[in-house]
Amino acid sequence: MGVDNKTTLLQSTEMFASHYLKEAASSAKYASKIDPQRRYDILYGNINRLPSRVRYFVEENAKVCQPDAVHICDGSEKERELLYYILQRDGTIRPLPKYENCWLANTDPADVARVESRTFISTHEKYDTVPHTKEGVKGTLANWMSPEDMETALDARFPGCMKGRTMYVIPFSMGPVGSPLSKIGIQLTDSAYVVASMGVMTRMGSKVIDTLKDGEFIKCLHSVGRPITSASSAEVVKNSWPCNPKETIVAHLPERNEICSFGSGYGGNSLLGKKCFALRIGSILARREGWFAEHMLIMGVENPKGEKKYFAAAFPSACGKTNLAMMEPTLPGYKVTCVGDDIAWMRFDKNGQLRAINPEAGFFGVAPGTSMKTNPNAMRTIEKNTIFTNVASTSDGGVYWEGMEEELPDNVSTTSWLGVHDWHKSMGKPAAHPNSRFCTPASQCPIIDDQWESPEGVPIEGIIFGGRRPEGVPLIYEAFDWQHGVFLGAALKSEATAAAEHKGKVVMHDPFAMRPFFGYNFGHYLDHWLSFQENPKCKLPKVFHVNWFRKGSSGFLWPGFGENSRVLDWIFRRVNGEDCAVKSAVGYIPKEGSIDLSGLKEDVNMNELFNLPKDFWQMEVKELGKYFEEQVGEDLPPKIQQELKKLEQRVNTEL
Ligand code: OXD
Ligand code: MN
Repeated sequence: MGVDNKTTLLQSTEMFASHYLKEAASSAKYASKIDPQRRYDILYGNINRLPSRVRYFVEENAKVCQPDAVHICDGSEKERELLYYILQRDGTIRPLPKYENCWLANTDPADVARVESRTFISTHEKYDTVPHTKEGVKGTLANWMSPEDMETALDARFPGCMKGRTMYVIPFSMGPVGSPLSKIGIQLTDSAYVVASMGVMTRMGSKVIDTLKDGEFIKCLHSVGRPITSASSAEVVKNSWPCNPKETIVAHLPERNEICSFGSGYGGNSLLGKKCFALRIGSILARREGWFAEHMLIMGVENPKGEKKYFAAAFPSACGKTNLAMMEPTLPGYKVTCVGDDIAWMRFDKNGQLRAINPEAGFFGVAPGTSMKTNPNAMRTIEKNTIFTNVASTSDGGVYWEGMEEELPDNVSTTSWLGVHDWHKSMGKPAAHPNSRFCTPASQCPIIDDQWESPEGVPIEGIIFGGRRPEGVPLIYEAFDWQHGVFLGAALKSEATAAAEHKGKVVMHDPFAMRPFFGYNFGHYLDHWLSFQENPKCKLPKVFHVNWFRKGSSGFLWPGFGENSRVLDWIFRRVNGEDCAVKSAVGYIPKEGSIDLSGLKEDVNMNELFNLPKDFWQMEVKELGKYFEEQVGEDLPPKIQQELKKLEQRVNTEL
């Protein structure tokens, strides 16, 4: 887009904005005619056109939160321009002229990640939400809060929280609008940044209202928790990013189909369709209705013969899930296509075939580590229509983060995410926050799968679990059967991530990569997974475990990235029934020579990559037993306990 066009766009948006404000004045008059009690103006949209339940939800919450104005989002281009205008005017975002319609937001440095310690699920029965942990042990699989305490917590926060602000009403669909696998939510928020981001991450606007009619929806309420009042006017809002970290709470009330989030504007805390709805509430709906809501990417893999298969893969946050989902295979003749990079909703169809949709419409990817070398498809995706948050900027109007060193043009200076000009590595602090993000439309991904919006979903033929395991865990192994596969998911571990508030490189349990996202008792979740083996109609996919991150004395043993296609090739052949595996103590591993290493530029020590050290695995078994006992207790399905026993026996006798 040329400069002239940009100027015209800004002028026309300014004109539109002033019209918007005039309209506000006239709709206020109109509003007071229909409801003399109403204290807010309808700035945009017509509340009378909303289905009655949605209207009730909006009106009830407007009464509590007391915004100055209400804006009902229609998802139009004009609305988008207006939002970006407002965000720019308020100093929350600024343009990145090197690219087309790209923007940078830098948050208050106290609001940079999901806040797991403040994320709660409230049910009448505690053990509907959390497993029976051992006495004296702090549970790590979901935080429960009683409905009474929750009410107190919400009552202390939401009344009057939107004073001086506009409450936006966002109708959104998780999954293609109208797909039988999709679900609808309505999010109320006082953050225009959240509206703009939800516009990328979900299908949003009037078409969702038209589809909803008077049907069920998930009620999502969000506030940054910083009303604008005369008392608050002296407070400094850092980086024009209002938030309230001391009072942050991310609350799920599954019995009321409700999510209430307060105090944070960041990612999974505020874009409520993502982790809160599509995973936590989603997993509850999935169990109730007989499907799966999982923290999994979905990818298509085509082999050199033109045969295509889809896989779903669960990796804990920041393990390179987005990189894998958009991989450029190095193995000749292979092609990867992307359906989704973070969440899969999967269901067995009437023929027993597992099918998956990506409920999201965008990628909210971790920026650091993404580069033309590690993920060229992501780099091409984010060149337009992208909101960057907490990355560094460059004097030529571009972005920068750790990993982009080779892409930084000469003679440009860098400003860090904290606003340090002429930033340099030698300063010892990263240019971009480790959890800085790009928020970009999935449709722009050059390798987006042609079926990515298929209403019935894509057929899943394999499920892959993986984590960052520096020691002991081989590159790839396959579960003996579904039950063993469920055990592999339950036993998943990985090094900690910057996506939440954890520190350091400790290896943490992250079962099914869902630890921060379980909506209900993990023991019941395992029962749900196991239940599908009782249904002879379900064609159960093979289950695999991968580890790209094993280390030897001189660093990573496996080159990773595009070379992971060699592992996908083996998985593909296994799914096709090829006899290329041998039994080991941990599962089926590749027969010698069955991983195609042809053309690999570096030497790989396959013996070290597949070595199964007895002492390591004995420790692993012991530690897993302790974890299950302490964290899951009586809720652990006996079948999972049996799998652990079987593993122990194999480790003791075969290694
Ligand atoms: C994410 C996460 O943001 O998993 O996707 O934390
Ligand atoms: Mn994720």
